[in-house]
Amino acid sequence: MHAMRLYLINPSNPLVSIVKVKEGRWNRYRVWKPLSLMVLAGLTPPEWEIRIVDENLGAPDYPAMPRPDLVGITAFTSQANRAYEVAAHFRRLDVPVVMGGIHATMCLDEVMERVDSVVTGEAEGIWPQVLEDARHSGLKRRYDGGLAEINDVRVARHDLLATGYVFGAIQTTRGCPLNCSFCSVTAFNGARYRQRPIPDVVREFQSIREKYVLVVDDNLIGTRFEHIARAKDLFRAMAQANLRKEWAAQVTINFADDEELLALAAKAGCGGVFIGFESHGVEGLRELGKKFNLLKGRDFRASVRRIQRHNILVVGSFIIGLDVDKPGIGRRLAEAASQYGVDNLNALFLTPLPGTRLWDKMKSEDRIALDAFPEDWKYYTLTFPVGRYKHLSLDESIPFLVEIRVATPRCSRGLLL
Ligand code: B12
Ligand code: SF4
Repeated sequence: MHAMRLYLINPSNPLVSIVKVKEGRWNRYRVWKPLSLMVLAGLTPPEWEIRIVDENLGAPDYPAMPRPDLVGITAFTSQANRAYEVAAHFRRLDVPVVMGGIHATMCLDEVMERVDSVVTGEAEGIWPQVLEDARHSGLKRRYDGGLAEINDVRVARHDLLATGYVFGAIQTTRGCPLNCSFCSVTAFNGARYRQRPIPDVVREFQSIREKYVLVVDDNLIGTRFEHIARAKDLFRAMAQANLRKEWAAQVTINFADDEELLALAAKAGCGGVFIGFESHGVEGLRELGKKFNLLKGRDFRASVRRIQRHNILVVGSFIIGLDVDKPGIGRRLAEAASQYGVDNLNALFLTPLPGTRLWDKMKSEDRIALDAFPEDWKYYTLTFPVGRYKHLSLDESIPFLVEIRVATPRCSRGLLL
């Protein structure tokens, strides 16, 4: 039997600048890798010849490429439009198209209309079956992978996208119990915090070529005592393996509460952390359900300092457009960020992502402003004001980002772009 040819495609969204390095000499490098596709490739049996196509690396010449037997497309919501264009191209050639990932899971009906088969949830438990059905021309319209057994998460195929990126990528845990109103992680990956076996993670780290690595976990350290203990064990194992990598990860502010954890993280190569502060005040945190940042007596400035003392950069993320946000919010967030002493500030618009509690709320209140779907999904990048905000008009929203740009500290080292 001839080898089956599989294309795994990450669609581009030209409105998303964070996937690109600045224009110029470095432009042939891209920042982030599509890890989902490398994970899918790792789950694909050897009879399939795999090509990962990341459209962020440059517009592919699909007509000039050999005809595949199957196309798999991933998409965040912001990539959905382009995903449908790519799907239409291959379907015109009678190549079956499967789509999976967060958007396919949250907007199943929309996606079902535009592709041959949809995989919802995590792929580990179901992808081999999809491929087997495709091989026998028996693709079903819908598959559901649910939540994977964490031990079934395979080492991603880092060899397939070996060059052209600044950061390698790895995932060590899935799920988050905190269920903040604006975030889709709990709805998609579940509330149970699932941790991959440490030896698997270390082995996978060793197969990454890049010096810099993004640990994509939503919260690398977790929230409970046993999660933190596992994070410490992981960092110890990473340090012992002498990986020679510098990595960045998302964590919650409790990262700062444990000196041993900080020291071990630094020793394991941690160069920066991304922390969601979200709002400058208690009312905003309550509105977002960000319970974790509300702990009494929490001193953000002291926490940030403790992290920085270990030579770890702190990127602070904030959201604009909460019901409590009034005109002048841009300046207030910039002030909060410099008061906390973060190295860089990331400010994003409150965005109702499908499948979140925020989506249900804003939809029921008729406050979704950009709703000509699927076309408008391309604006769901968190950098456009897609909602109607209580005290901020559309015209007023833009100057807030300008205020923030003017007032923020700059990143002092090159790691986090
Ligand atoms: C790393 C990451 C990024 C990286 C992305 C690098 C990349 N291209 O993959 C960067 C920093 C660039 C990024 C950017 C953005 N991100 Co982001 N990101 C993540 C994060 C933290 C991890 C993603 C990941 O790699 N997971 C690991 C892989 C293995 O899991 P996975 O992608 O879910 O894939 C599994 C399944 O979904 C499925 N699957 C996926 N694709 C396919 C395809 C097929 C064919 C099949 C069968 C199965 C399948 O199988 C995989 C294995 O089980 C997620 C949160 C999360 N936990 O997923 C947010 C997340 C995906 N991001 C989100 C958002 C909003 C964004 C931005 C729009 C805004 C922003 N500033 O953050 C931008 C836009 C990017 C764009 N190009 O349009 C939202 C998306 C919600 C939505 N409805 O789209 C998430 C869910 C976080 C959240 N708060 O809700 N992000
Ligand atoms: S924002 Fe962070 S802490 Fe809140 S639910 Fe999402 S992943 Fe968890």
